[in-house]
Amino acid sequence: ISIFYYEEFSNLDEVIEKQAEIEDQKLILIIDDDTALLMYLKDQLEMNGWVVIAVADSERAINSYYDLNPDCVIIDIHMKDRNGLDVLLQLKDQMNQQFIPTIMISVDKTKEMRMKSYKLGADDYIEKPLEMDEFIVRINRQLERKQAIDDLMLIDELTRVYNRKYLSQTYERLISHLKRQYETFSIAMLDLDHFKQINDSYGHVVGDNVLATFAEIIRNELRLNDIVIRYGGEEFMVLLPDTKAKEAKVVLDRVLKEFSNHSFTSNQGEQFSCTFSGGIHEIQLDQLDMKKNIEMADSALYEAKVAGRAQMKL
Ligand code: GH3
Ligand code: MG
Ligand code: MG
Ligand code: MG
Repeated sequence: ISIFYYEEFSNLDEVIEKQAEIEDQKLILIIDDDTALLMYLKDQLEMNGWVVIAVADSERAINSYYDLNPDCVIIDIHMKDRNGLDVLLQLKDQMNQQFIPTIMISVDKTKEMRMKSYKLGADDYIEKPLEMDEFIVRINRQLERKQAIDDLMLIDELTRVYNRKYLSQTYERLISHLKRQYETFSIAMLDLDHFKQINDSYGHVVGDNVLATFAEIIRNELRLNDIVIRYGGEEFMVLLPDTKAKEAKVVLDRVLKEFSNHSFTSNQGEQFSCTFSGGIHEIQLDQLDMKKNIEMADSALYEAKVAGRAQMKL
């Protein structure tokens, strides 16, 4: 059983890919060293329509947190390799200001343990053995809270640019403008190069700073009516109204130059720099579908990556 979960979880790419497909579904990450329970919980929660990543290896869960981007995290307190409260702290650290509900589960029925959990930022504490119907209702309540908060938020806390929720309404606005005025616009997908290495070498706090700086440089270089959206972890989308692909490339090449020249400093005082790759796609009147157009920008981005990164492709 343990191998089953390890293998399932180790295939991260698949999970992340699956995540793009299941955009509207909620993703729940469960960390527990009891693999039999994991298997049972995974089944039960999936029956409820959620996507569940069940993992026994807490270290891996922490390292893959950004890629998984869960809507709710459930953590067992008593694990063989480490304390769940320690896992909670490490995950909280990665969550920044984003609200991701965390639920502790434990056989410990003491008030002390409950208080400790809440003080460290847990949103709920549920005693084992779990009453499945109540467990599901309580998870659902947390997901509702997160949804309500997310619905209010259009700005990404870390980078101060728009988040993805702003995308479809903005896209619709640009499309209706295009239909009325025949004014085309371009979409650019930008993705930081080898960003994982930056996190791995200097830590995610320094990584966060690179992201924030990146967003700041984009905003400084672009026109006021260009729209910057944090599309995923280290992936940004820029919508450039009334701009042809070639014109967008000129602008974004300038952003790339500016960003690549920026020197970052690690906590140990090491200097380093970072680049990004980008794909640009100009919207055509005969193809207005958002998903298709994002795919086009995405495949141009992929070409830029394959061609050696630090460049823009049309
Ligand atoms: P590539 O050039 O192919 O894009 O390589 P990459 O390393 O940038 O790509 P990959 O998708 O493998 O890694 C992206 C990394 O970005 C992994 C993830 O941990 C990190 N990341 C995502 N969001 C955040 C964030 O908000 N803060 C920090 N510090 N890291 C993040
Ligand atoms: Mg345990
Ligand atoms: Mg990247
Ligand atoms: Mg990426």
